[in-house]
Amino acid sequence: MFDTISMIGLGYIGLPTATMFASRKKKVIGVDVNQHAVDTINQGKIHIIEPDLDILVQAVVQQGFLRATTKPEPAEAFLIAVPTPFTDGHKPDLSYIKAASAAIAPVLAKGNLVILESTSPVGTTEKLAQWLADARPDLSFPQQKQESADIQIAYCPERVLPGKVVQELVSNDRVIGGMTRTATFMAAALYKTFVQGDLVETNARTAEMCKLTENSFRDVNIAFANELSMICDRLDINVWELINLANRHPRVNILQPGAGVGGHCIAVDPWFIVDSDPEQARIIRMAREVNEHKPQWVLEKVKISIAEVLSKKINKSISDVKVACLGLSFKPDIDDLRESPALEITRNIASLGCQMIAVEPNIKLLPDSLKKYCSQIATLEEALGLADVVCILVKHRTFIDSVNEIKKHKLLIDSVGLLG
Ligand code: SAJ
Repeated sequence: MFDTISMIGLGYIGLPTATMFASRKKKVIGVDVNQHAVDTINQGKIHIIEPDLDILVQAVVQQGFLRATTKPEPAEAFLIAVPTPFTDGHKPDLSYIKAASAAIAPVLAKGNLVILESTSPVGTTEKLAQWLADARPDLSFPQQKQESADIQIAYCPERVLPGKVVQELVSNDRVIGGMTRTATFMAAALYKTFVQGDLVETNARTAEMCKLTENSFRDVNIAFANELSMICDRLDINVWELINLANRHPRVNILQPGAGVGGHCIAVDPWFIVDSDPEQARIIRMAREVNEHKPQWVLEKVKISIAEVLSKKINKSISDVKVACLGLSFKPDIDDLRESPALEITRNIASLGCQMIAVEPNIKLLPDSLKKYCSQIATLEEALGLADVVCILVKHRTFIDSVNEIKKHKLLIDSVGLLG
């Protein structure tokens, strides 16, 4: 049904998705405004980090099935996977989707399918359809001609876990929300090319809300765990033991408290629901507030430990106190620092005026935001040897493997339950 597919946006979702189609011998034209990304992909390399993706991209570029460019070209199906951040005041910023629609409008032709994959507030697919209709009055769109429109449009959210994208793109079930039955049918046929999970059909608005609901569900449940961790700290109860015990109940499944919620999805998407209905989205907003507060709470714990060091007169002033921060990434065993609470806490610890020692086994170079505080990433061994206070921020596998060494340290703040 579709031989030429265009992917608009070659980031964390767009590039792996484009690669999957290309690996099934579809001709894929990848489009991105970032010239560096385009050049890198055309050399058969990748500009993002995702396990197993590099080998696949190299193969499909070499075989000629994937080609990247900065300018859209005609295709039979267009998929849009561009960022949807929020502006100040937590309002969704749809400017990237609007720019993508402006870019593809001139090359659209009768019979094309347009799929939006970007996480979006409810109603965005209808807006996209209107932007396209405004740009191309010579073509008909679903809001005008429904099933018989020249251009069919659907919303099909991605739901893959960073770090497992290649595997989950194939195995996860996929929600297919057409603006019309025809669009749903066409989009399902397209994804069947590589998706082995179920292709579950619905309408565009429900599909938009489904994506937001999934990430809000996780955010609310992490907030519950984080709130418990702060209550238990005050009540002198080990929250990780408590959660293990409570989870023995057949209908209880509490998630893990941590340093906060990072990444580019769960910390963002719930705000789109709040923005749609601020009056009624009370739990969803509160969960965001609890999770956003957690890094500050961890910082307060560090300040207490620094005061303890100073009170013992081991050091004269705060600038003599050395604090080791174990982990910088937004979750375990990845190198992704986007919206990372661990990075935020580390930066705030350093700005207290103490000597900060950053340990992150998954990256080699110190992130820019920490460069003015220290010169390099330390090894765990170095940090444990030097630090007065050790703050565990991410539960990396390498830290779990060294837990007995870490436990020997006198002043430990464990925000992730590494010590059990
Ligand atoms: N976290 C906790 N406690 C937990 C689980 C996670 O504090 O028990 C923290 C992590 O450390 C991290 C944050 O939450 O900072 C988010 O991590 P995550 O692994 O829950 O999720 P992401 O952001 O990597 O990916 C999510 C996934 N959504 C859901 O699981 C519902 C993924 O399937 C989505 O595709 C992705 O968002 C997305 O792109 O929207």
